[in-house]
Amino acid sequence: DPYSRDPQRHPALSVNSLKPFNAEPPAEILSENFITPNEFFFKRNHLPVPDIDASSYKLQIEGPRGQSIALTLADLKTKFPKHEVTATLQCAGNRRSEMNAVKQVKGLGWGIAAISNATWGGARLRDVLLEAGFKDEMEGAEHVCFEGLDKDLTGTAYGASIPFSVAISPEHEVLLAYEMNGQVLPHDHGFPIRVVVPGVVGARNVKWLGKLSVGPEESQSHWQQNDYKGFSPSVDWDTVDFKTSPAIQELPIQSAITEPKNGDVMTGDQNNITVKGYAWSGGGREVVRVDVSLDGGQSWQVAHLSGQKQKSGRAWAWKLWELRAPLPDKVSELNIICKAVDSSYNVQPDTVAPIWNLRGVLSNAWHRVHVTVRS
Ligand code: MTE
Ligand code: MO
Repeated sequence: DPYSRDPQRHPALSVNSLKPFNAEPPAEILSENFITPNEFFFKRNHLPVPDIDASSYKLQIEGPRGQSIALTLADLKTKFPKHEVTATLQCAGNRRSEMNAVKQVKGLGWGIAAISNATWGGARLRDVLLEAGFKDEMEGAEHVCFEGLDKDLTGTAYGASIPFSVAISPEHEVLLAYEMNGQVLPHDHGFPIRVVVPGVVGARNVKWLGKLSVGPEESQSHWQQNDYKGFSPSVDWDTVDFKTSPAIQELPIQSAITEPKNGDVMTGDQNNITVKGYAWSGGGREVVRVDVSLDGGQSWQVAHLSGQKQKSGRAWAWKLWELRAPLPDKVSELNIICKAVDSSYNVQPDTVAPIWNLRGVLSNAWHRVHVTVRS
């Protein structure tokens, strides 16, 4: 069993697939902690977790003229200044089950918790690229390709790429991380080294990084070329041509309600209701507002946001939000909705059907929760 050496996981996680291991935390844990505790951080593995010996680990880097250099873990920790970034990671398939409810999609049935927030510590990818001989602008340097040390039965490794301009930019703060929330990077999250690309879809944040190379083309991996792309609702598995859509990088504005839960029952003697959730946008766009409705969208109230101060255009971390409001008179139900706005005034679409796509990615419609009120 190639999965026999997978690590222990917290029993409170809701498991979407055991082998490979894919799981999300109870949603209320997300809104209780600005920083998601490591054991509750969502886990998305395509393959068995590789068991890597840190003392013999080497990161292979293919340099600009075909030369190759190798860095040990000690090199990465001592030759480059340690940099810390608090960044939210979200899987492109977060909230896929809502899309699946409209019409069947192919993929793991994620709820609303395939998203988490951590403070990552490591070497800046920019510093490593400069050390390896790359310059800010270089002929033929268009993409940085990453390869994981996790492999399928045919020996194919997980892979993905990001634009070179993102990787080399000091503003983007791309990390080769060896720490997660002050702890050694856990096995499920890429020990000993993972890429952290703030503001960019989870899939490009390659774990168990074994190799990186720079070239004119994107990664040729399945996950860059034939997966993690968006399509029109009109495209089905008979007509899809993956070459026609760009690989997802920055993610769109997102928010969801973590409390109360769909189907909860309140009693009429409760005078107030508290609604909680998270909101985040890709590309460093800050969440500037979250609107909440208790009546299916007829009226709206502005939620209170909490989070950390972040640099303009570099809001890599989510905001948690909360609305405390009087329970409306004589209601037997609440149709609670949340929707967020980012610093570019991007908003979420109101319904799922117009953004439905066959892979069930980019599911960011208004989040809706139905609660019964008993008198
Ligand atoms: N990197 C490797 N090597 N193998 C993987 O399966 N999964 C990707 C990404 N990096 C993956 C990977 C996907 S799709 C996501 S959403 C994130 O890792 C999940 O990171 P996490 O498990 O730390 O939450
Ligand atoms: Mo993902």
